[in-house]
Amino acid sequence: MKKFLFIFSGLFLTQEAIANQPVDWQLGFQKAASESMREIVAFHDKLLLPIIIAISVFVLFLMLYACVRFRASANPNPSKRTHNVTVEVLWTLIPCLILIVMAVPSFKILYKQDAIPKADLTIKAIGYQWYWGYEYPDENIIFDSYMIEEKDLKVDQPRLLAVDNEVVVPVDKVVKVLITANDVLHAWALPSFGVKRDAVPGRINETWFKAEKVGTYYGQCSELCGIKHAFMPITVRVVTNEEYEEWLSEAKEKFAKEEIENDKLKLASK
Ligand SMILES: [Cu+2]
Repeated sequence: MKKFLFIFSGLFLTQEAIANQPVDWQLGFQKAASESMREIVAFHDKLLLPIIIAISVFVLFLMLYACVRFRASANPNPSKRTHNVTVEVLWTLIPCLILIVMAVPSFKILYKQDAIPKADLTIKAIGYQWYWGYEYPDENIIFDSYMIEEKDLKVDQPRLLAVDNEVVVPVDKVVKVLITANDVLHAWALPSFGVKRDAVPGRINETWFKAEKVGTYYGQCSELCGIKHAFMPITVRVVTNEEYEEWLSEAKEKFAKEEIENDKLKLASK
């Protein structure tokens, strides 16, 4: 009974209780943390779901009606008719119209995501077999991000999702993400932000997000990339502006890409 209650509550309650990451027995999307994701969820909940349910109910009704009305005992001499122009035109036209009704808002959301607003900061995600590498090109920062093994997990770190070096970004800022790969196809995906882009070797894809809430958000590589595809998660920690500045000054030392200060000194001494 306890287990049943747990599962039951998981179906309906956990989305509210635990945000930002998938939960046991979850149905539907993770909780949205950006405007893009809220639009995607609204599109799904308010348009796609009603259409799907209406079509399923209608087809089920037709099947039941045919089973009962035209069963052998009630209809011993079946009609030999094979064509009906009106019905054929209708069952072509109506699905076309339904598709158009779905396409308009869908393209609206797609194009809005495609146009990147003026970015406050840029990060670069590079897919490797099997971990992610990150760069902050404007800040001279570079680091790798590996999944934490199950035996090394801390209390609040989710299995298969937590990483050693998290991506840190400020809240309410437009973050542009450049995405590429070094070996094979990967995909950088973060469900709460409504973000998913393929990481293609030799090509730079870009996307963006603007996180609305402070917190830790989890995603995964979403392109089958090899034997450890499931073990290269993505963790983004959204922090306040002050915390970000603090992290930045630490990271600039810890993850410095080039020793710029030394180079400058060398140049000056020449
Ligand atoms: Cu991958």
